[in-house]
Amino acid sequence: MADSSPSSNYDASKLGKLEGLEAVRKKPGMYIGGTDERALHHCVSEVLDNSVDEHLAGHCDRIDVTIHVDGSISIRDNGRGIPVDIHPQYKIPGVEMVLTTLHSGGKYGQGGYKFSGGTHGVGAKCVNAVSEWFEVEVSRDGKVHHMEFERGKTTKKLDVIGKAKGTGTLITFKPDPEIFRETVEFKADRIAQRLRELAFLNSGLEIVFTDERQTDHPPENFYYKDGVEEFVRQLNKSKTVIHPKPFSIRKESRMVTPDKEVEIHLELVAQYNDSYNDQVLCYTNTIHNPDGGAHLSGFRSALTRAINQYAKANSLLKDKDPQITGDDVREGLTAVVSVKHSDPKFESQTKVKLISPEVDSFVGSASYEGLMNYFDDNPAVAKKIVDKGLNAARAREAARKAREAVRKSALSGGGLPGKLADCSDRDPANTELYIVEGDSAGGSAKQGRDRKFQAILPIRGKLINVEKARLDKVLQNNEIRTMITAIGTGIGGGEGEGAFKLENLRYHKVIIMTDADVDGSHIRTLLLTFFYRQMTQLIRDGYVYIAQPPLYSITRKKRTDYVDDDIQLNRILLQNGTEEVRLKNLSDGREVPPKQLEEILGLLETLDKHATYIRRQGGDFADYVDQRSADGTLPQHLVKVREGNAESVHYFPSNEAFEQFKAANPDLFGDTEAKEKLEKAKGQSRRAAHADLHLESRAIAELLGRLAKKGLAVEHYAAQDQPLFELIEGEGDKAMIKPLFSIPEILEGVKAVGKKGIQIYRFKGLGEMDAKELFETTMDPKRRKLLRIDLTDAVEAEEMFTRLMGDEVEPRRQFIEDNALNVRNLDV
Ligand code: 0RA
Repeated sequence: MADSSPSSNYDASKLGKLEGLEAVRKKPGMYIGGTDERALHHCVSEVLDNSVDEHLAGHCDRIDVTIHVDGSISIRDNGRGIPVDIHPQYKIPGVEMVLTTLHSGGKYGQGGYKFSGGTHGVGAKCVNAVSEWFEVEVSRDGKVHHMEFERGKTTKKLDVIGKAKGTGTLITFKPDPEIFRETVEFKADRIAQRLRELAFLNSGLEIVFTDERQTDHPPENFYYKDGVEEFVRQLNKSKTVIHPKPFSIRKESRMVTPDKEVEIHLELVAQYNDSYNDQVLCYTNTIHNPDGGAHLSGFRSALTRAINQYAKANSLLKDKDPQITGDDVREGLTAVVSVKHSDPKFESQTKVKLISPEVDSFVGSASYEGLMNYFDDNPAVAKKIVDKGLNAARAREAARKAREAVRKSALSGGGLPGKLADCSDRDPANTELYIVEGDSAGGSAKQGRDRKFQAILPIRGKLINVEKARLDKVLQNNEIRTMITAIGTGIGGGEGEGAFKLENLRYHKVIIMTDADVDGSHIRTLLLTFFYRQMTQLIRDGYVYIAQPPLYSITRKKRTDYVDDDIQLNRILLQNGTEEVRLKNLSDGREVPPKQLEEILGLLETLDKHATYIRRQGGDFADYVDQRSADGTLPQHLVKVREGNAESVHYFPSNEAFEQFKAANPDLFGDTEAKEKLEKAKGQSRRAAHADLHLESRAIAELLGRLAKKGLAVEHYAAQDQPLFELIEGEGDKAMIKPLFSIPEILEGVKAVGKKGIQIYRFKGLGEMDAKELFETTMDPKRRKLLRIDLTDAVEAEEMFTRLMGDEVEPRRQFIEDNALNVRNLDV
């Protein structure tokens, strides 16, 4: 865009490029790593990282994350706020620049942060590009500034909408279903887990998470005064620790590297438990590095050196004892290594591995010194740790022998296990192995498969408890041996015979196929944990998958379709209904065109989610809409008051009105002192605010506005005495006409029609499907959906597994209660 005024005479081609966001929408994979559920959640992290950067820079101590009923999500921080001044070169506000342009370099790019997650300047704008809508509110200079976008394009320019108390940024966005075709539903568990992790890594940062879709879930508050130490305690929560207080060091340093001066902070906490597995989590600037790198290798070698050194100096090793290796000293170790670095270098864009060489020596010497001091101060703990390492060294010998035995039995004795129905193609790149729960589903799978490239291995429900058994025991289990032989790679680390070798992998897809019930999820967890522990590279390189059988079959007009979940089912019923009906608006006697009806139903569906939210709190949507002011503004707050048996619902048009009400009724809002005083003074009965919710008034008003433009008047949300519309099914004489007295009846009516003539069947297990069905829905590469497992999924599985199978009874019992379905085969 040319500007003719002489003072700002610039030529865009001479400056850094200002590129639009179309590129992100065209190639989402390149910018946000795909369009699946993982990419969807990655968007939240991208926005969140900016807020965390404000915290790391010392400007923010609270972040609020809220999932709204319409499927949008907000991230609010009390940082400095994104700059709103006009950029001198590009002549647009800083916030617009930050959110809409893929510029190279520049004033609002990377700079300005001592420690940064590093996505700054790329993250939020990519999220904007893949959002149906995206809204930002910046509190800065005493004013609240506001902007809106749709699919990356500015739809409302920067504007001041009110006075601000402090500073901060509020970003709300709704992911675009045109991009995220699989799902646009945020998973609360997944988000909560990342927020908890962030709170652990940033002691003193308070993060509050609310999921407004689930009204029975109160907001979760993540705040850890002792940060990383609490993280390690939590990781060890369901294990038996061998020393109660974790080992912990903190160290800060400025260093000169060949190209610049850097600042490094280290926080390292470690604690041993009595299990045989290790879990060492590494982070750089709060980003998880699953492949470790410089910080991990520095710590590992320091640990091995320190333990051997201490053992030698205190005569804890005898001549006949084997050498204690790195693998041995890590048995039962839980640790978190968190590094903050002013200029970290990673192996790749994905930041899975830190490669800054100065970190290795810094972490190495800091942990060696810290460990030696700790051992000297705690000789009893030191002895336990040395003994544990020695035991591990002895078991390592035994396991090596067992592994060789498994390998040998695979090579001799005809090789492949009898239960395996192998495929005919011998090129692993073309083939897949289905590991199927249960003999009956296994039978169907064998019958239904394409035997050229699909191999089937049925396994029985009870597998061994991998967590509690050492490798030599695990390898005595038949199901496990069969599986190892079929996969072909061998297991475990090291170089010896039988150790894991990827080049021996016999199938490039290893697919776990289990039922969608508790047993199935248990077996899945178990298998994932086994792969994660013994064939890590298989997961890391993306060879492991989970099959996703459908939840429903629906049959109409002799045609059967399969449906994945309730959301999809609902969509189909609605679509089916839409095809069968017409809507006549009685106010003008005209039929609504089909395309328009489709749009109306889409809007009504979103509106229905808001209505459900209000209804669940005892409110009524028609009443709520009735409370709108003359200019169409809707109430922002709902409070339900219970007094004895009576309930009343109050709506408030603004925050101010709500604050006034709160001040006038202190007894309702948890101020017990005021409550008691009132009760004494007036002999008043106990009353309490039973619900207090903030409503998406602006989003609802906008929906109502769009519906009004399509001829659906706001006041018709409540039922009228006279019919407003007619829903017409069929033609001419045979037409069935149903009068509708309110707007919500449109949606209900169409869904009811959609259900007619359709048989809906809910599958309870794989065994219920016949061979043909199983192939068509879950095994046919053209139609099936496979979920590729990554390390995050495996870590989640491992945590779940520890809770289920660990030594401690309480978390296990709790888990079973939480999943109180059928626990018949649980091997606990
Ligand atoms: C660019 C420059 C500055 C802050 C931010 C961006 C910023 C971005 C986000 C995104 C979410 N929350 C945020 N908070 C801040 C520096 C501002 C200054 O120097 O005052």
